[in-house]
Amino acid sequence: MRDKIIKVILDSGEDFVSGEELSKQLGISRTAIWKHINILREEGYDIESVNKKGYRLISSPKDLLNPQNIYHNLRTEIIGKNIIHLECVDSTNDYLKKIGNDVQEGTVVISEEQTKGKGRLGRNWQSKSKEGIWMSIILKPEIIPYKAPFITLIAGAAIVKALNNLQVPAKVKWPNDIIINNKKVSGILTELSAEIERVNYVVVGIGMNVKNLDFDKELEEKATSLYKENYCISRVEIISQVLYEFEKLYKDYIENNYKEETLRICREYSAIINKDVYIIKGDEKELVKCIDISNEGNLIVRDGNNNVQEILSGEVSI
Ligand code: BT5
Repeated sequence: MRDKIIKVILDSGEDFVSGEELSKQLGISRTAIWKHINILREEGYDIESVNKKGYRLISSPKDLLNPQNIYHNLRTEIIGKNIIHLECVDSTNDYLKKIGNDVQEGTVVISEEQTKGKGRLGRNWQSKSKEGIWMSIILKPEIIPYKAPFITLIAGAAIVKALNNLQVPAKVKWPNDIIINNKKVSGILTELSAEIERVNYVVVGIGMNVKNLDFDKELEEKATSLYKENYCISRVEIISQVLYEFEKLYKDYIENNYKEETLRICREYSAIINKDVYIIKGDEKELVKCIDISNEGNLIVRDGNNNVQEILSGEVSI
């Protein structure tokens, strides 16, 4: 109900909405409206009320991940048009996979906290309450499964573009890390539900550290957050930007098989092209020079024997 109240008040812009009008539109009593308004104020909404005129929104708590706050900022057509906002969940990817067949493409699940946030290969993703953006997007592209991994690159390009739009000098470390000053600020986990020739759905999970000021010991050296790097940006703003950039690149890929813009962004903001890096394979690591990203999205490197190799998946360490 409070979402609906906020929507009506947001839609009215500078104008007042009377208690009577709200109560008529939403089908609840004026006293109930008044109680909801008080709770919204406690949540940080600054709502002016003037006798005989009604209510008017002065400001929203910029960082509340309330879907209405996000819808209001969103410039997309499908991605994020349906947002499910949770206080706490095991993993937003797992949650979305359970309801995958029943929700529309572009549905986004965001949780304030994850108790079993997942990285790749069963690794853990630390997702403390209200510290970051822990969200998953469901996609239902009509493509053959082998084309799905490119969506990880699209997500990486979207995140890095969004952050750079917001003046954050983030870079992509192929295939799924976003880093600032060589420390990981964001990671992507793409999961696929498919038959041999058909994708049922793809879930793209995005984790981004925003307000964390400290990390558990094992992450201290390698993780960072936007706040730690002195970028104080609201999560709502970041989400709107990321979803907007993602949708453009995703539509290009699915509708026109157009990959160039994603590849251009991944190359322009790459943290590793022209650098010596280690490719990690199980317990082994090999020092290589990273040359480029291929048109398929694979990493092209030159190994110690001067041979050019194409790496399809894996781990890179700087
Ligand atoms: C990733 O895996 O980077 C993918 C992370 C995806 C997380 C999102 S959050 C929303 C959605 N729901 C989920 O359950 N997951 C997705 P990988 O490349 O495997 O990196 C995992 C490694 O990053 C861990 O082994 C740690 O070393 C490190 N790590 C864990 N938590 C981190 C954090 N908050 N910030 C930076 N690094 C972290």
